[in-house]
Amino acid sequence: MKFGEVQQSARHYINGRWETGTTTGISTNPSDTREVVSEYARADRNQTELAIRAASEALPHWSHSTPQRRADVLDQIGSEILARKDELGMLLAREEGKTLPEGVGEAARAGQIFKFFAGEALRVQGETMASVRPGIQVDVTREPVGVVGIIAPWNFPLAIPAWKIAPALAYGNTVVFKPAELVATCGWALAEIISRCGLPAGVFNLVMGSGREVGQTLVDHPLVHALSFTGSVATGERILQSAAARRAKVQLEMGGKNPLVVLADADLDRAVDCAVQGSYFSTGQRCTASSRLIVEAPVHDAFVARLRHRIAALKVGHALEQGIEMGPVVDQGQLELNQSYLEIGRNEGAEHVWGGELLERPTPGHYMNPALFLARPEHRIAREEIFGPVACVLQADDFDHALALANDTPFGLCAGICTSSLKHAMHFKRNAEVGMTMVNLPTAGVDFHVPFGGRKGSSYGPREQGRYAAEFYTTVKTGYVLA
Ligand code: TXE
Repeated sequence: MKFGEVQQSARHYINGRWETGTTTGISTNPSDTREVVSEYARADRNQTELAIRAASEALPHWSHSTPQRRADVLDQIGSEILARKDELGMLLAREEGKTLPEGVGEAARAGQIFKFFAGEALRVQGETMASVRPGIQVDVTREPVGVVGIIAPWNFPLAIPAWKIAPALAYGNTVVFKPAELVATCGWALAEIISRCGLPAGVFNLVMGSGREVGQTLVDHPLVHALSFTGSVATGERILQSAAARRAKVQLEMGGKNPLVVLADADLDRAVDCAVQGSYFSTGQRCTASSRLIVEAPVHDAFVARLRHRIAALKVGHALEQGIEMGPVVDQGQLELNQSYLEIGRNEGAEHVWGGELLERPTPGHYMNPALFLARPEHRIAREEIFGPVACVLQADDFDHALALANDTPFGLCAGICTSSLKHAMHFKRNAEVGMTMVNLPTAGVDFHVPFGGRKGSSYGPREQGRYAAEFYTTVKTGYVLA
């Protein structure tokens, strides 16, 4: 069966078996809303509890499996994803609306993440220390946290689940995975591969359905020891309250309002390139998108003119069409939200530079032009995460002002700067109140083998990805031995 081409019927994967749902949902193609991508199973509370119990029962065995066994499973999953990256990328493009090259790139990244954590399974480290008391040996070892509930968003339907599922399994945890409903088929495709790579029944479970029912059941269930969530701030906060009340371990990745600072000494072509890629690629639907372009006064007008020229030439259309640079918005709700922010921007007095119009294409889809505004720091379009192809330029008097503007946000995911000054680049790296900084690079686009996450309102709990993922997916035990 090829993932990319035909209409799929997607079932849950619970305790090693494929199960129909209590109801079904329909996933459609945002590039052509007449096209059904799948009819997928939707679970209720009872079915979700079955998956949680299966994960709980599988835990003792899997948590004691050898690192080699886990490495082999993860390596096999990674190999199959990489071998099928074109079909997976096509499915992703059809269901989420990323362009085909973006979809294939994301699928490849998901495969690489599984390969990386195959290696990490063999490298679980501890410490041995001298005791402060005579004759005693002390060691610190890492153990799995237990059953992990994984709640994923729609914007990276393969990579985000991969960077949560792979470390969870690598460190000996069992998993219940709930994809976002808009991209249930991608979640199912990932599960279909995982189901054939040698895991015992119950170690990995897929349950699709609503956040309110499936997600909330995971959040509240006493058998779920840890929750890894990526999504909106409002949902993240709700999950944090519930998880904290029952003392479950929790990791949240939420929004961003990331700045890209452009100093007067920057290579302006590169700066415009960074802005286009960071603000508009993937239709601006990335938590790392640069939606605030903070530009030093001497180059402000030249930068805006060049950026306007570039985005006016961006090719917007069907995600599978060759040469398309920006696909559709993911769904009607997000399209309306983006449009409402254009209105808010205009009403608050931000200057509309270009774009934002709804577009007609040969197929009915959620198409809009990329939009650019000149804004002031207090404008809502400069403060709130929109999650669409809408960016604004803020003018800065000098470097210090630019840095202050960059940090003037409740979010703290990432921040970029374009400059030829080493001094300013280093100062910015040190003083930007974020989890990730980029110099002369777009804010979006990160490696998979290093930590990912932010500060302030963007993130909560230990970082994801790279070897730092062990902080969340393991718990440490201190052992004392009188020899
Ligand atoms: O997010 P939700 P949505 C932002 C972006 C977007 C907005 C809404 O601004 O416009 O969020 O997107 C599950 N208990 N981001 O509605 O609701 C839900 O089913 C447990 C930014 O998709 O947060 C889905 O699987 N789970 C972000 C996941 O949570 C619940 C990426 C995310 O859904 C739940 C995505 C509950 N009570 C959206 N309610 C980024 N910055 O990366 C929902 N869910």
